[in-house]
Amino acid sequence: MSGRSARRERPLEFREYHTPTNGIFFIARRRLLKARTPFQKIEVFETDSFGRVLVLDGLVQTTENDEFFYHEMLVHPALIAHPNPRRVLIIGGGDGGTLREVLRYPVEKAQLIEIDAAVVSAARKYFPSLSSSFLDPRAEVFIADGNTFIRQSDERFDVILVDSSDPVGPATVLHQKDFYGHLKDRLEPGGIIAAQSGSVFFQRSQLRKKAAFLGQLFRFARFYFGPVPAYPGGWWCYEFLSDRVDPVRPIRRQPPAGLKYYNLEIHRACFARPGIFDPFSERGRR
Ligand code: AG3
Repeated sequence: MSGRSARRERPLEFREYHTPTNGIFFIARRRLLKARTPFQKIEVFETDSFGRVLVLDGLVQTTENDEFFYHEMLVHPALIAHPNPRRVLIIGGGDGGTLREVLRYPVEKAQLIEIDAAVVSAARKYFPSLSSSFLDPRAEVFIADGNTFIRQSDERFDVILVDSSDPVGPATVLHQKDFYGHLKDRLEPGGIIAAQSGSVFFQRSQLRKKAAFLGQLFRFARFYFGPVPAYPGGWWCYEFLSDRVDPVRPIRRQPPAGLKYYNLEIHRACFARPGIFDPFSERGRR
C-alpha cells in the first residue's frame, strides 16, 4: 500500500474535549467546510450517526439529527407560556434552528442578531432544514454583536431567546449579569427570556454563578432541562426568566403540530428540580 493511499484511508476523526480527559468523538465521512472567520474557526463535518455537524472553535454547536431537542426546548417553553407572543428577538442562533421553531407561532416579527456572517452562510449552504427559516417574510436577520445591539436598541420584545455558544470566546459576555440586565430592559411587560445555560453535568459552577444573579434580576428565574445527545454530558440546561409569568402554572394552549420532542407533559417535567443538580437549591432559594 503506498503512503498516499494509506493517508487517504486514515479516518477523519473529530474530537471535542469536555474535560482534559474525556469528550465526544466522531469519525466523519468528510469535512465539508473549514474556515477561519474574524470571530472563530468554523467547520462542518458529515457523519453517519449525527448527519451534518456544525463546529465552532472545536465545540459542537448543532447536528442535523439531534438539533430538534435543543431548538424545541430553547423555544417552546417560553413561546407557549406567553399568552400572545408577537415580537421575538433571538440573540445568536445564526444556524436558523431557533428561528424555525419561533416561526411555528403566528408572530408578527422575529429578529435574529448573529455576530458572525460566516455562520449564517454556512447554515444556508449546509443546513437547509434549519436555515430555510431565513426566507420567511416575518424573519429579519442582522449581522451584529448581540451585546452591543441590546445596549443600543430601544425596541421591546415579548420573548427574547439567547441561543449562544459556551461562555468562552465571542459568547462570554452573553452569560454575564450586565447583559441580562440590558435584556430585561428590552422586554415588554409580561415578557419572557429563555436562554441556553450549559451542561448540567460539566458546567455546574457556571450554572451556580448564573443562578445567583438571575434570581436577583427576575421574579421567576427557573432552570429547566432536556437531552441533547451531541452536547457535553448529553443533558442540557436552559433558563426561563420573567417577572410575571410562572413557567410551571398550567398551560392551556396547544403547542404547534409536528414537534419531535416538546409537548405539554415535557413542559411540566422539564422544570422538575433534580436534587443536587438544581443550581438554585444550592443557595437555598425557593
Ligand atoms: N448553542 C449552544 C451550543 C453549546 C454547545 N457546547 C458544546 N458543545 N461545548 C447552539 C446553537 C444552536 N443553534
